[in-house]
Amino acid sequence: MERSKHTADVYIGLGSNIGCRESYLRKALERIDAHPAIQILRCSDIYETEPVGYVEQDAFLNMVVAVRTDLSPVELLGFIQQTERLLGRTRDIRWGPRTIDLDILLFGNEQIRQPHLEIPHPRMWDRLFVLIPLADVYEGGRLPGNVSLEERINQLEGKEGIVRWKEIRSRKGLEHFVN
Ligand code: GSY
Repeated sequence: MERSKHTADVYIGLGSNIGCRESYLRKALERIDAHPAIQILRCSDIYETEPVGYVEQDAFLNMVVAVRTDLSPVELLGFIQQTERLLGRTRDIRWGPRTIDLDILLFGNEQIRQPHLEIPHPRMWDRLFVLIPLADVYEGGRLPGNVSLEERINQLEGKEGIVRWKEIRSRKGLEHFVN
């Protein structure tokens, strides 16, 4: 498979609502960190969020990680799907509970519309559980489509239950996570 010629700054959303949720987030980050073609730049704080969509399930922990990679979008998608499988993700109920969910939110300035890969992530603009942690780590002015992250968060304020659950002060490291 052909590699991208350039590195891109990429934002990945993480969510977990089964078992030791923080531990699943940490394991996913460790695997991302160990990939030779991916460098973690910044980690958001961790937020506890009420489920959106299928509401008869437990609260999620959500966060966003900013990475730099020279993988192509399709290669990165393959890697994060493999990570979901390794961490026990099954797809029994479409919007249902999961040990770990990893979504590519933004990939440099790429705009991709394929059946299995849409970038920017098509539902991210309506989800505070994505936008609030994204705001912790996003560096790059207005978003694709000339959207201001702050304005969009203000428009959605109060629509979802979300509280900061753990502060990640160093932004870079995994040392704040439980084992
Ligand atoms: O889209 C990711 C999985 N997911 C989530 C989530 O991560 N957090 C919250 N709060 N609700 C969700 N509903 C789904 S599906």
